[in-house]
Amino acid sequence: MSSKNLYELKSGDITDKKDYLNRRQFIRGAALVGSTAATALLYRKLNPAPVEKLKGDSLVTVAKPDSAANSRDGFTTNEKLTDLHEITNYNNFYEFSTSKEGVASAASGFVTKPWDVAVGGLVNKPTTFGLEELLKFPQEERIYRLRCVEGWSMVIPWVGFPLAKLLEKVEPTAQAKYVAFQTLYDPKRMPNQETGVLDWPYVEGLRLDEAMHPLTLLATGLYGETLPPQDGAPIRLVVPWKYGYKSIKSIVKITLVADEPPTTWNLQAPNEYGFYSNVNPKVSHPRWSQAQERRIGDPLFTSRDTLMFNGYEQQVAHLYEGMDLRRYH
Ligand SMILES: Nc1nc2c(c(=O)[nH]1)N[C@H]1C(S)=C(S)[C@@H](COP(=O)(O)O)O[C@H]1N2
Ligand SMILES: [Mo]
Repeated sequence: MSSKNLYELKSGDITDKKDYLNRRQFIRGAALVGSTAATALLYRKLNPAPVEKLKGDSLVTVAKPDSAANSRDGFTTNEKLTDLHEITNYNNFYEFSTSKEGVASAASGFVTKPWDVAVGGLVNKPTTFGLEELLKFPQEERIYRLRCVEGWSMVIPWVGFPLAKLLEKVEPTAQAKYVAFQTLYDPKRMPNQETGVLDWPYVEGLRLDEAMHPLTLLATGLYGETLPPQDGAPIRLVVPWKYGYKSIKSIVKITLVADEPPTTWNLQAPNEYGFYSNVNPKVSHPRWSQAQERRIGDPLFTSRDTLMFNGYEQQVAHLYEGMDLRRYH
């Protein structure tokens, strides 16, 4: 819209204002129709495999292995997918905004090219991977539940590759017991890093065996396209049996370490957020129950039971045998 129109609006010209509002409504309607059509297209694009997906100038090949084996391993689910619109307009990404509805617009201009991820620490072959190299790992579709500690959940068709594949390349040494992750720190590009809402950069961590688990994903896309900024472009972690905040976004550094690394939400409120943060309906958050959740897209005021390890108990319970899950929450 030209500055002349803006001036006219301010001067209170009724005709212009009405036109402006009509145009706005038209644009919003058109955008909605556009996104519905795009979503339908994506649904169709996801089915045949392997399939090449294009967004901008990046190319992702999605291999979709046999689905019986996939559901046994937890790699997929036949639950209804959350709408693309919800996945990309209801986000937690405090580097851009603390309002879930405000992240998408605050992150819309975020530049993710070029992008490097430095992998080092207790490894034989420390390596910095450019995004192009990361996209050369065979990319798979993984349909995972995402359960936020706040009590809402989604079902998201990610694209990515197992973190284990990256770690194998750098050869962790025998001393490596944990993996530490770091989000980009650049307040010019992530404006909320100018504020003190969290200690920056956002950091997360996993035990090495959790990091090597086949469900642990480095996601590069969703719904067959490269990740939009609000979902952690160009590469983020997804650990589906843990609360969402473990799934750190826009990663620039991965470090193999000997001791349990600091994690952002644990630093912020240690009695509320532990290192492990496994989804557990029996262990309440100090301020609310975790027994139930609201699936985004379900009718309002409906809820579902939260499942142990977010439904991935068969695949991951063995990692925690003998551990007191209340103490190591
Ligand atoms: N760097 C960074 N990573 C982050 C967050 C964040 O604020 N900053 N929020 C976390 C939380 S609380 C959740 S629930 C998920 C949300 O991912 P989504 O917006 O793609 O659904 O990202 C996680 N990763
Ligand atoms: Mo979250």
